[in-house]
Amino acid sequence: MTERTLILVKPDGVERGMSGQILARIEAKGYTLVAVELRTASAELLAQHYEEHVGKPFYESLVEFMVSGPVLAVVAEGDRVIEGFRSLAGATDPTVAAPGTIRGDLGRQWPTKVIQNLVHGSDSPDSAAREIGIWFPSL
Ligand code: DAT
Ligand code: MG
Repeated sequence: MTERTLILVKPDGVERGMSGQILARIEAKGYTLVAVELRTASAELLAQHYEEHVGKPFYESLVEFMVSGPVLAVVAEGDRVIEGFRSLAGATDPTVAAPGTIRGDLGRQWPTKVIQNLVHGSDSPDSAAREIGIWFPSL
């Protein structure tokens, strides 16, 4: 079933010059780029985006990290792209993410308080619709 997902190349990925490689992996898998925009997120937007994590021990440092530099916001489309991109991204912790995945190949857990794991991908159709609405209200 054709669907859409919200992907972010996080500040560590943009800063390390990995945006192109990450977009290339998305396209190589056969997904279509519907929207791509470099932008610096506000804490307010991230509070909406990371609503489910408010109150967790890593929440404040996560938002601080996410506003530390520009992110590349992407909407990708394709058959089962929500699940497919999560699979391309790999496990949350880059140290244990499988080789072959974006996080497994390009990331590691930086010695900081927050996991700098290069990418975000929506985790369900409901999250995808909600997150696309936050980042690209005109879509
Ligand atoms: P994912 O990004 O794989 O969907 P998540 O939604 O559980 O993971 O968490 C959102 C982000 O928060 C994640 O990409 C990195 C950060 N994070 C998650 N768990 C963490 C932890 N235990 N310590 C530090 N940062 C964490
Ligand atoms: Mg998540």
